[in-house]
Amino acid sequence: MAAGPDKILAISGGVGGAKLALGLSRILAPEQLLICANTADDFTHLGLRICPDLDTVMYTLAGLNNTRLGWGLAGESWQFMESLGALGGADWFRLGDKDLATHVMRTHMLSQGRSLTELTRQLCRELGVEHGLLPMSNEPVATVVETDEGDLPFQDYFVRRQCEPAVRGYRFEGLEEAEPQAELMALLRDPDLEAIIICPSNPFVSVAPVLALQGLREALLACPAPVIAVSPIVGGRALKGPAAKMMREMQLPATALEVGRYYAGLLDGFVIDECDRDQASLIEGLGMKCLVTGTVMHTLEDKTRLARELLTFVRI
Ligand code: FO1
Repeated sequence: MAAGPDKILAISGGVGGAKLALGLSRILAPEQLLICANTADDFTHLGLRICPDLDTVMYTLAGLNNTRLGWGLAGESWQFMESLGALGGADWFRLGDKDLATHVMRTHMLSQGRSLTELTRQLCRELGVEHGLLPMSNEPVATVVETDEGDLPFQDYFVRRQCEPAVRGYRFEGLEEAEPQAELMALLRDPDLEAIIICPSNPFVSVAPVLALQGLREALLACPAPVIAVSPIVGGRALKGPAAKMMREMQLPATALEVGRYYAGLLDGFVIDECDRDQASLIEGLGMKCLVTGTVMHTLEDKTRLARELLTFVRI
């Protein structure tokens, strides 16, 4: 039996992951939940270091997130962007006036030699976020999307080109130099770790970068705690972002089952939506338990209900 409080590790990308992270944060104490965010979407833009998935999770846990946009801060103003545009600056990546302060602070703290982990902890403290939020690594990893228009840095693909180019593949640059965040690796060896939850984020460009870090996948496989994932594909569609479109362009069926296949070997359990119930037996055939439930999260109640169901699922 675990000595201390049971701990949960959640691996998250952007919006979908942040919703489940919020649900988990409402039912777990701060010392029971650690959220590891993907940083392979990060880039330096206008001289500012921007970490979208860290910020989406941080703002969501702080209750400050812009639910209409799915990123950035609620109640935002855009004077900086207007002035930047008037000067001929790159205004394709929209930085709200309040959000801008986060990027300036992060860039400033990095220039002072603070690690991404330390400064994330500082920003979370200032925003009143008590649950642990960590970058997957303190060193940069960058997703490059290989498309029929050539290789695109992730934000160029996702924002500047609005995910239009057809995706042929993707790769993560910087993996040789990047170390998995130390607390993350320590938690994977912690006997109090009860489960690892892979949130409903894009498996290819939000979760895969975390799993690709040196030694991470081996640490996950060596960890006695069960690993479960929530499908980001519901009824053949991604609830947000290009996952389904990427799958079709990479000649993969855009189904929950295909996501299960992608994670096969790693998962003890896979969580799919009611509308994909007919895929449950095939998923079980992949050697993982399958939980069928409502996985679409609109309200806070949806998020906490799903979080509770996952904790029950891993405790079976
Ligand atoms: N996504 C967009 O589609 N358009 C934007 O202009 C945009 C700006 C932006 C600024 C800060 C930030 O943290 C995220 C932002 N995002 C924007 C979302 C971002 O591209 C995605 O959240 C992730 O990279 C994918 O999960």
